[in-house]
Amino acid sequence: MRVHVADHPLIAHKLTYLRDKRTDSPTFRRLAEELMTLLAYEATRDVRVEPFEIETPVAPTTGIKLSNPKPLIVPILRAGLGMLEGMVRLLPSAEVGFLGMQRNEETLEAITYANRLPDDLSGRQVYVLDPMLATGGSMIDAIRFLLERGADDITAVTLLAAPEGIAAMETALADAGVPVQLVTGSIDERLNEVGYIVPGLGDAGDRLYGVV
Ligand code: U5P
Repeated sequence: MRVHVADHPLIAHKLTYLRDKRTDSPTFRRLAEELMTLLAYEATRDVRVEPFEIETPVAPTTGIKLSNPKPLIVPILRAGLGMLEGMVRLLPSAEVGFLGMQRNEETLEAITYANRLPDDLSGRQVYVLDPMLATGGSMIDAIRFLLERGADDITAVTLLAAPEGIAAMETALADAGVPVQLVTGSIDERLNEVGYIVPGLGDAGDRLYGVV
């Protein structure tokens, strides 16, 4: 699995305010979107494109457009929704599918409680969005779900990742048979005993949308 840490000063700057516990929800939402746009730029370096002809006011030339089938963006509900706008801003013609994963706070195991995705993902490049890669359980289950439907190129995008989650992804997806990559804003120190990323930024869903 290819892991890319997008270490850019603007990313580190936005992450600083996301981590700060004094940052309120409206500011957190805006920053998460902005950070996602910067990560999207990195994550789409290998997006599939094809040439087509245009004319400038001066001369004909060859440009590029996104290939068909268009990429699919899959935010993992609920926290991944906070990253969606930041991604579609750069890929407005992509399609969007939804996957609801919830983890049991005691066992830390993830279950799929909702999905709205095309049945057949063959030939699709898929971008899976979740702000936090902690144990990796939710992301691994989400990616397995997409692989079963035929996705043939998967990029996971997270604001933060724990080394434990990356290791779990590498082990669980070693036999995926298709390219899987992770793009993240930072690899933090570790997980604590209740599965939170340290230093992290807390519960991303709660900070985006409140405790419900
Ligand atoms: N999560 C957080 N903050 C953390 C750790 C986990 O918000 O510090 C939430 C995220 O919402 C993410 C899920 O969707 O838990 C990932 O957990 P896991 O399945 O990787 O353990």
